[in-house]
Amino acid sequence: MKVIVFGGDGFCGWPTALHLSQSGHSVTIVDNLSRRRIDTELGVESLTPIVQIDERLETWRRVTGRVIDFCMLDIAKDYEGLCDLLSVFRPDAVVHFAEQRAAPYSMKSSREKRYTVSNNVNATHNVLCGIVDSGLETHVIHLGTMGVYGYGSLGIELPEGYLKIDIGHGEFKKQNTREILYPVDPGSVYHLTKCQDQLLFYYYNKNDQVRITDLHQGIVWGTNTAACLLDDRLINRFDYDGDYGTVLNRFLVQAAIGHPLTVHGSGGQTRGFIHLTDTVKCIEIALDNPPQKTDRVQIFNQLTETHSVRALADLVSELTGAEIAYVDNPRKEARENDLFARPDSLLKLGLEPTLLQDSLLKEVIEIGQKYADRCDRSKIPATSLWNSTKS
Ligand code: NAD
Ligand code: USQ
Repeated sequence: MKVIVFGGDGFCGWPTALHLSQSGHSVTIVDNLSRRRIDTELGVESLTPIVQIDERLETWRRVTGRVIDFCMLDIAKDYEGLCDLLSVFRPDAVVHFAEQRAAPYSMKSSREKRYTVSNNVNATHNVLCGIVDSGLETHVIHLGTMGVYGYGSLGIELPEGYLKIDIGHGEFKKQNTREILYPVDPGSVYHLTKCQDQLLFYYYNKNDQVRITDLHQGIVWGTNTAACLLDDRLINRFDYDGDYGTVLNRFLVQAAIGHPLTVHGSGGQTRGFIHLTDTVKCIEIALDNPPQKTDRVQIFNQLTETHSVRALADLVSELTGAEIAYVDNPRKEARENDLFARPDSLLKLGLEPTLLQDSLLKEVIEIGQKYADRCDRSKIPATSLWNSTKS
């Protein structure tokens, strides 16, 4: 298939682009390199030394003989450029990763809140609008988040995107069962944009029959896939800082460099997790299983296990002897929550989960040790506060 990977220079996008290219698809990466610019703005770098995109792609060509094209484009701002690309490349599918994805970054100040909303909502809308304008039947695969469901404690198993409700009263009762989008409950401005994305998908699917798969993904952990390990210059980005680093990867690097594990609050926050190799596999599964034109938006939960932050800290501490530091929670979130969710659709379509295991945890710790001298300890604390808006 001809596939565009929007956001293909990022943490999930790069290994996905490599994997799809290796599987024989014709891949074009579209990225405006904003993530690299945000690193500069924050005065931080990926723990792993990632080379420039041109060198990444040239290395891929040399090592595998396969070509991945690159187009530098801001899909939130350059609608004409996006339409030109769609009409020339005529993709069978697009994989849409191109959003500002850090909740703490999105809460830093009004500047980052406004950037996150404008970037993410316009990027998604432009992709949908551009596909309709181009007259193509391109399948849109979007990386959404488990966070759209919110993190309360309802004591129920979350469905995959839709909730059956009874809206009938009196004599109409029997006829009024509907399946609606599960009520959203965002916990940050970033998560709010993913909720807005859902409505854009709903509308463009209903009005223009755009074929869409929305993957409600949990927190991705791990670092490289097999393809990234083929050459040092194919190495994946690895975020450990207080804005972009995610919890399990942060704990593993903290353990590697002898920093206490930074548990926010009680650590009773329970979240969904998925290993990076499974992220890549899930996207391939979605690509191979597009919905029909008449189908509603296909929503899959993309997580393989759930853990509390406290349990993860205990696990990493047992494995490495690291100290645990319970720090004040900079976020506004429930101290404790339950989370019951499974990737039923992806399992049915062939996903074989890669669960948390010592060997995989140790792989990340080894990366942390190998690049420890690149780690700036002053960037580890999470300093973005949910309740203070300054510009
Ligand atoms: P990332 O920041 O590493 O990658 C995103 C890429 O998109 C970057 O290379 C960035 O430069 C590019 N981009 C952003 N805005 C763009 C624009 N307007 N035009 C062109 N390119 C643009 O993020 P990631 O961790 O790879 O996440 C990818 C997607 O997966 C995000 O949408 C995120 O919400 C979702 N997701 C990530 C995780 C996770 O744990 N990393 C979990 C669940 C969902
Ligand atoms: N946390 C700590 N200590 C840390 C870092 C985080 O206790 O050092 C806690 C947070 O307070 C939070 C939980 O760990 O309760 C998860 O935080 P996170 O930064 O790992 O993940 P989150 O902000 O939810 O965002 C990440 C990705 C985002 C994706 C989301 C999936 O950055 O793109 O959408 O995971 S989900 O969590 O399912 O919503």
